[in-house]
Amino acid sequence: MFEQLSEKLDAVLRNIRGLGKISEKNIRDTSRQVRRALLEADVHFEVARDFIKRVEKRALGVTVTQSVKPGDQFVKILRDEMASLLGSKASGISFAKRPPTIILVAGLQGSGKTTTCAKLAKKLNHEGKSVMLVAADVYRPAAIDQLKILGKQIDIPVYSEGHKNPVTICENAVKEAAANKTQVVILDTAGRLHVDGEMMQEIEAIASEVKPDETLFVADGMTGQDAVNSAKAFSEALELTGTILTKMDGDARGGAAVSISKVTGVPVKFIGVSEKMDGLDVFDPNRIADRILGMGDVVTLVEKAEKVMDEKKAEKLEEKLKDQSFTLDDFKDQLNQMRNMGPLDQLIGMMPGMNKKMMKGLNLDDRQLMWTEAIINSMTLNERRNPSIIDGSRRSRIAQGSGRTIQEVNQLIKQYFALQKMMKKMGKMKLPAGLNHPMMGAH
Ligand SMILES: Nc1nc2c(ncn2[C@@H]2O[C@H](COP(=O)(O)OP(=O)(O)OP(=O)(O)O)[C@@H](O)[C@H]2O)c(=O)[nH]1
Ligand SMILES: [Mg+2]
Repeated sequence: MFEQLSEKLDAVLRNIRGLGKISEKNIRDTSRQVRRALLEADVHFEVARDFIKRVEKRALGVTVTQSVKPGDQFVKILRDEMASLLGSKASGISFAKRPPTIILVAGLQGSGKTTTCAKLAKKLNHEGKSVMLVAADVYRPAAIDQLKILGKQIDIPVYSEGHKNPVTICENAVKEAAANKTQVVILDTAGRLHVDGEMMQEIEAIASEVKPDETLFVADGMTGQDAVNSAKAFSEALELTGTILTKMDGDARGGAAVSISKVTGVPVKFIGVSEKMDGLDVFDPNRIADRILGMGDVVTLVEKAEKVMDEKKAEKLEEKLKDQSFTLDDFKDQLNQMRNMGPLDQLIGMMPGMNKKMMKGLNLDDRQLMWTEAIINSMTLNERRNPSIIDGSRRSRIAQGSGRTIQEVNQLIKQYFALQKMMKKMGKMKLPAGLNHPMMGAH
């Protein structure tokens, strides 16, 4: 559903990622291209405009000494802003403190309400909740039967009183659910053609009588901006708690999904992805943002780097490089930081321009790091600060203390000196902090 948008953005981002340095002009050019891609995917123009403004502001405000390549940083900003545009985190259903949880489902005619009610019932039932469906569409012929058939298919009871007043039906249904301790009640209402008129008053009356815990607006994702506009109108009349976009398996361009939560102020909770009863997915903004931007690896990498290597530590390291006071303790810290970043193989695999061959001889597998740490832990403070005093007898003591061999101790000390030499060389260059630090090799 986001393929088209995703492909366009991929081309744009590949471009900026390839640049070693980015200027204000690069940022503005890229932003303009991103905006165009969004508009082509039918994203609401104001949403696209505001989105781009935020991305540009953040990208231009980013400090220069970053631990990652500027292009990657830009991708990360774009992705974060996209996730926040989509609603930040998956919200799901909020259940009432005292059951039953009442879910009112509203929407335009044919948007997929009845199907969605049944899908949702199945999903919640699967999560262990007892659920009751309520046939509150008394207008369309066969609407009640449709819900009953679906209910039977998924083994969920359907409450119906035939063609009585929908407000009364809903009230009674809730009472019954409370009496027999049903945990969730889902009200399937009639489709509205417009957001005004009698039908709208009716659903407002249902809402004010039963006081739903969730009022979900079902919108047909295939209708793009129309879905967004109707959601907005409904959100002004009813107190919506979320939206559900259906038919996202069709040729929906994704624009509705991107704009709807911003426009309505409520999250997209689920998306319908098939006609079948299991075709309802939780809408997870982070996952969707990754899917749209198709840059999951870069983002993960930047996040990990940001988490572990804060700027200050990196600066301190640079200082140490300059005055050449990089000790074995610092060495250990560096190893630890690297270990916190996750499996090293994976990490190196994710880094642009890095390959495992470059790291050969640095013994970067996780176990090796642990052993290295054990060896350093067995050294005295003095030995860590002045590794050159570590003679033969000290080496065998350290080996014994750490449970490693003398060869390993020797190798570590050799590595340390080699590294120190390399760092001195690199310390003279202007070192970008963090990931590009000497332990990881330059690229
Ligand atoms: N492909 C696909 N089809 C869907 C999805 N959700 C609903 N549909 C189809 O859309 C059509 C209308 O669905 P209904 O659930 O009857 O819609 P409704 O909003 O209850 O319609 P009214 O009650 O008449 O207003 C049906 O043919 C459904 O099978 C979806 O996520 N994907
Ligand atoms: Mg229906």
